[in-house]
Parts: sequence; C-alpha cells; structure tokens
Amino acid sequence: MQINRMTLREIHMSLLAPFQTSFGKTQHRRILLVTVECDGVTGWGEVTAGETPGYSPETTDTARHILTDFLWPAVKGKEFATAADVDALMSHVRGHNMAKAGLETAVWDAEAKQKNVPLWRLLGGTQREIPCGVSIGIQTDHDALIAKIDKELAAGYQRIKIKIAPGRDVAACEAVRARFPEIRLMVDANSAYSLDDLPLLRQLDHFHLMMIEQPLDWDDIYAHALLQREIETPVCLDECIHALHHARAAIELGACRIINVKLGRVGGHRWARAIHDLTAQNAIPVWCGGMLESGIGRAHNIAMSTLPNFRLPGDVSASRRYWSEDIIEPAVEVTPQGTIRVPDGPGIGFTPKLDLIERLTVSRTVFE
Ligand code: OSB
Ligand code: MG
Repeated sequence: MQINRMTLREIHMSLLAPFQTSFGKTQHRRILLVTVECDGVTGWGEVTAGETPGYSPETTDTARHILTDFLWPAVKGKEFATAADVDALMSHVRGHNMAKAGLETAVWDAEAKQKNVPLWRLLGGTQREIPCGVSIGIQTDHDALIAKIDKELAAGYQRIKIKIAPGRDVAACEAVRARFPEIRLMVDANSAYSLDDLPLLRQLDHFHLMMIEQPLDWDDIYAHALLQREIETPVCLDECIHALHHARAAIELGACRIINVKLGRVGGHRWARAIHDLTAQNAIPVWCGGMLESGIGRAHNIAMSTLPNFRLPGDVSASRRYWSEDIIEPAVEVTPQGTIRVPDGPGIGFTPKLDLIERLTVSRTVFE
C-alpha cells in the first residue's frame, strides 16, 4: 500500500448540550478529520484531541502541526504491507498519539475498503452487537442529574457513568443510588483527586460502583497501584494508558482491574488491538471510551469494540445524544436493549455526508 494524498479538514460542530468534566466544559468542538487516498481508495479517520490540553497534552492545533510537519513527510510515498505497519513509519515522533491515530485509522478504513471487507472483520472482531453505556457530564444539581439518568435508562443504555469532581462526588452518588439502587453505575474523576483524598475515595466504596475511572494524576500509574490496595471499588485507568507498556505496568503493579481503551490515546487500531490482546491474556476486561467524537471517530470505535475482550458497555452511544445531525449515514443508533448493531458494509461501514462535511469545514489542506 501507499498513501498518495492526505487531506486535513477542520470542522466545527456544536454539541446539543455543554459537557462538563473536572477539567472543563466543552460545547463547541473543533474536529480534525483526516482522509487518505491509498491506491485510489479513500479512507477516513478522526483526530480525537480536544480544543484544550485538559484531558491530554494534545489539542486540535498540535495535531494539525504534527500531521503537517512530521507525520505526512514520514509516510508520503512510502510502501507498506498493511495498515498495521503505518505506526512504524511514525515511531520516531514521540507521543502525539491522537495525531497518529487520525492518520492510522484512516489507512485501516482504506485497506478494508480495498479488500471489500468490514473494518471490524479486518481487525479480527467477533461481536456483531456491542453493549453501550453513556457518560453524563457534571450537572448543575442532583435533580438534573437524576432526570438525565432517567432518560438514558429509558433509551435502553446498559450502564451509567457520571463525571465527578471534588464537591460533586459522594453526595451525587448518594442521590443517584437513592433513586436507582440497582443500576450499573460508575464514576469518572478525570484525575481530579490525589492520595490525600483517600478518606473520601474510600467512601465511594459504599455505592457498589462498577469502577472508578482515573481518580489520580493523568500519568501516575504507581499512585493508582497504591490506591487500588486501599479501596474495594475497581480502579479503571483511562488517561494513564497511552502505550502497550503502560498497560503492562498497570496490570503488573495492580494499578487497575479494568482498562478504558481509546483509539486516539493509544495511537490507533494497531496499539488498541495490542492492548486488547494483553488485557485478554491477563483477565482484565476493557471497554471503549469516547471523546465526544463525530460519526467518523464513532464508527472506528464501533469497529474496535467488536474485539472479544470488550466485555463491558463502552461510552459509545447514539449520534443523537451529541449532534443535531451527524456527519455519517446512517447515524449511529442504539437498540432498546442498549446495543449497537455493527454494520456490514466495507471499511467503517458508514458513509460520510460530503455536503454536510463541506458546510462544516472551516479549513482544508491537501498534501500530495
Ligand atoms: O474521560 O472518558 C473521558 C469526553 C472527553 C474527554 C474525556 C472523556 C470524555 C467522556 C465522554 O467521558 C465520552 C463520550 O460520550 O464521548
Ligand atoms: Mg475517562
């Protein structure tokens, strides 16, 4: 294979409602889409970096810089056997996994289309229907939170994740558990706590949570190992795991019992699959995290989630929870049982709406 052309497009999309986490509030997304032409076939990828470096060091703008000045020169005109080999061409660039994943996942889509197979099959997926949960941002008050949860349960979602932050934690869990004693519930702290907060984190053990996601520093695996020894609730790592060796370290240290896999954070399908395989060998379940993606990133998340060790409901939910109109056809829909049926068409299995994408585009650069 060869990449003959790459197009970077920045599109602007507004979320239906602002999404609040411990690191900030997001409403207006600046999303970088990557298209590659490989031997005449077009593949699509999405850079999942945020607008600010609040979740990870990468942003929409750093990703554009790295793709333009380093990744495109590294891959252009190079011969490679399969999409799984693209990462090796970029390995001299340290970090910037979301920029790399935007490009790498686009090549996977192109390869699957060249072979006329669904991407999930090319990746080795086995599940035809994937279980879904939702991630609910910090709300203004408990009533608003309860109302949101009610709505998502009615739509069929199999588990509820609520964002927590200091001052918005134990009382929120109490309110939710008082109203919904039995639901599958988890919390995500996005690194808002430290080991000094151990007494408070211990209190969360009372709410039989499925897990607490990334309570401590974004890059501190060791601190999570110390925490996991002190609490009963399983720790799930998100921000900390940006390479296969981080997953290995976390497992060996006992820093988590569950891992959230995000394509952007780990550098694309090749590394996501490697982490998946390692966790499967170690009886650590994984699930697919979300980054408020457009339909392109969402479609890649669905394909990845078909791998067999994606055993827990992910943060991959219906397009209509985020956007008035998604940029793919059909939109992602969730069954009343809280699952997504995996599409059977070639590549990502969803068709980009080119006219809509054109209207949302604020800048476009073509590299040849
Ligand atoms: O920590 O999982 C996270 C969104 C942006 C950045 C980080 C996270 C999230 C979410 C939302 O939780 C998941 C989604 O619905 O896309
Ligand atoms: Mg998270």
